Amino acid sequence: MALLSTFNKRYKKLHKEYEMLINRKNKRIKKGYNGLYYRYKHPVLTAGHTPVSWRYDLNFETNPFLLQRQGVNATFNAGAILYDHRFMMVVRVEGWDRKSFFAIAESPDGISKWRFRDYPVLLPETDVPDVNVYDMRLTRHEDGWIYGLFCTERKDPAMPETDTSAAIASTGIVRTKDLINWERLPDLKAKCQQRNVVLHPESVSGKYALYTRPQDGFIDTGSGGGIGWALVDSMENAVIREEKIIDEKIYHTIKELKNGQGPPPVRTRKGWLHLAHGVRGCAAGLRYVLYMFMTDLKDPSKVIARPGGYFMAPEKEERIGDVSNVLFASGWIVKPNGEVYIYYASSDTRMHVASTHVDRLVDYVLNTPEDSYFTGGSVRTRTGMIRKNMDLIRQKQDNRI
Ligand code: M1P
Repeated sequence: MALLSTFNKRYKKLHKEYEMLINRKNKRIKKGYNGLYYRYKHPVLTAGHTPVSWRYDLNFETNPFLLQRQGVNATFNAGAILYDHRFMMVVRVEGWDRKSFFAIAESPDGISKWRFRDYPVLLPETDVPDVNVYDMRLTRHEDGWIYGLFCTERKDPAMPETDTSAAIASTGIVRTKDLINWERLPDLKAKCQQRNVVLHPESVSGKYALYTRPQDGFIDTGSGGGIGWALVDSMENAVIREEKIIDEKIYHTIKELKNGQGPPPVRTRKGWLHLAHGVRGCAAGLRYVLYMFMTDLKDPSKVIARPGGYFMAPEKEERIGDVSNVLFASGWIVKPNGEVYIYYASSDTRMHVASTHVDRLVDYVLNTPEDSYFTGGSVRTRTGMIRKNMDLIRQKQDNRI
């Protein structure tokens, strides 16, 4: 027989542990700083950050053993926005039942005290219910709405019933003005499957501009792939009629198998700053890293800078999780002083923050050598830098500088 006193003790303990986790101090990691960004000691959101009331029936009458019946598996791939001076993430929360849903977490400073609102987002549905939804990118558009574009996954009706894993990825669209009331718009219409679709914050030639990721299959992009660009007349009935690839997947690079736009790009004086993910295959499975590029201010479909290699790759415990060896970012926030918080998920399990500055990112993007696509070119690029460094080191040793 379960005892009320035991129940009450655990009830208190659960809440105490939860509050301790939410209020845990986070610290920048200074050791090994690479000049690009600071990582932080702790993840900012984990499954344990979801409210106790989301995971436990807290009524002794109906749950005398205080069993966790509706656990949360992971919190990841969040969109982010600064709203009313508060830092917000629309987080992909995945339950033990493998269904993902969206929930808003808020923080006063963007680094610490991330706390979920009392309820998850009640996402309006279309006529065909979503089997799974995930990876929402938030765009504050110049038309006055905040749009959320996300992947909606449904079983592939063209495949036989016995194929219980064939799925179709489409892009769902919602919009809001207050991050409380969400209006669902029709899903994006496209000729093929689409994931990682992101709305550009400004109109281009009077149209809405989308970063896309055409794919033949659900996991494999097949003959599709690459970050695409499409203009659509309206978001109320978004139809892709023409699409071009602006950042392709390339053999023997960090984006050999596929890639996808991360958060909406950031306008800077030199161009639009982009964060994206690149995927390659290896014996351990798929490896996801983050990379950057820049597009032209007047024509955001024109890439003007492509630093070679990755910007950020999984490290230490980031490497381990539900889908190991994955970094994925769909949200970042630029503060009025130019500081940038990059919200990235590791291994489809938890959310982290990295901090940097717009000026640093612009310098990185514009002045980092491009991938030469050949090992010889790579050695020549590196050797050029080493030679100049050797001269400098010698001059320093001779006290000439
Ligand atoms: O498991 C890693 C990632 O796999 C997919 O990424 P992509 O859209 O590039 O294929 C998505 O399911 C993503 O959510 C996930 O993090």
